[in-house]
Amino acid sequence: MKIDHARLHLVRLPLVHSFETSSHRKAHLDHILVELVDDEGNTGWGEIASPSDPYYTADTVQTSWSIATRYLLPAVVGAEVDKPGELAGRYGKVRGNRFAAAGVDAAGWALWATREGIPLASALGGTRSSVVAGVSLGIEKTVDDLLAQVGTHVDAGYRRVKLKIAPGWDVEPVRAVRAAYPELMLQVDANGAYRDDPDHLAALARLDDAGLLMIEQPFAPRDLLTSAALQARSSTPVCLDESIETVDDLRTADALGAGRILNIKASRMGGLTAAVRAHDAAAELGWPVWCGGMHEFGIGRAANVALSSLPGFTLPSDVSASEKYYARDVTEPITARDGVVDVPARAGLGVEVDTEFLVRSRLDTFALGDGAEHDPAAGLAVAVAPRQS
Ligand code: OSB
Ligand code: MG
Repeated sequence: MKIDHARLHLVRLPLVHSFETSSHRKAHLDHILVELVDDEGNTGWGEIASPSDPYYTADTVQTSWSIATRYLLPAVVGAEVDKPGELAGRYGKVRGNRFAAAGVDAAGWALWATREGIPLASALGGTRSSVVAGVSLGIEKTVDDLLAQVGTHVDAGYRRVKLKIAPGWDVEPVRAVRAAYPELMLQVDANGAYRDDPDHLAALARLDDAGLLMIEQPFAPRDLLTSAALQARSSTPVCLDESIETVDDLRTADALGAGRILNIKASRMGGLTAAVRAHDAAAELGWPVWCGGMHEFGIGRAANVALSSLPGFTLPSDVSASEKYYARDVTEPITARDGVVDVPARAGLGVEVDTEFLVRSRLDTFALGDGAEHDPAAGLAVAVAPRQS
């Protein structure tokens, strides 16, 4: 397949319910949508789901835009590859910046699956026709507000709930939710907010009797030793998210005993290609995996659902329905029934992109490649940049 041209669209969508983690609060998201078009006119969409601020990862929307426009798109426009995973080799010298790379890699996979006439899930090696979804709930002002949020989503059919925690918002909300829902699959995510400090370790130890599926990323991304110390004395599995950007990180974490479960986010690991590799490596190490989320729009969400259909994704994933996040999405909505999401069976990404709404919600755009001015979407672009490679 030959990449003829590429386009980026920076799109803002308001969240239905604002979301607070241990580090920040947000009411809308700006994600960069990547459109790759081949020499036959087929289109593949991917999403750069980088947060606006560098609090979850060092990447931001602006750094991702800069890296994508200056390095990634110039490397892939004009490239001819047999398999989508080979596109990453074109920008293999780029260090870090995995969110930006992930959007380009995903667009390559969606494009390839479209050309092959197969669903993205099959292209990736997926085997499931539906995946179990959980919801990730932010920190609320009061425990009652949190219980109301849990109630809304349990009533909607979700059977697994993840609660964001932070020092001072942990034992009390977790116990309250557990008391109200004794059978619920429950887990927590600290986004690295705890330290090797007696009060913090005591609070985490007190969560051990709440019957949690896992404690996600209790300590700072690089602090694998404290994570290993907690795992050694806690019966609740530690799940790693921010700590694992590469398969090498996973091997290190395994050697140190720093966790037992892996949250795979294609964004954090640099793409679907890297995510599938991490899935395979985790299976060899005996770590169950699940698919995490970054509040993706429909494009990234559809890719997450496809990824979750691989056999190693045995735990519920953060791939809840579009309506939990957005009143209107840039694709047809992804829906859940009884907390289960069907894996799109159509060829390619498997969801239709609503380009009219996308353009109305767009803040900026960029195009690269000779063909960009001639394709039907050209009217959507404000500028066509000269080819740089
Ligand atoms: O740590 O998993 C995380 C959202 C933004 C940044 C980090 C995380 C999250 C989530 C949301 O937990 C998962 C989702 O519903 O998309
Ligand atoms: Mg997390």
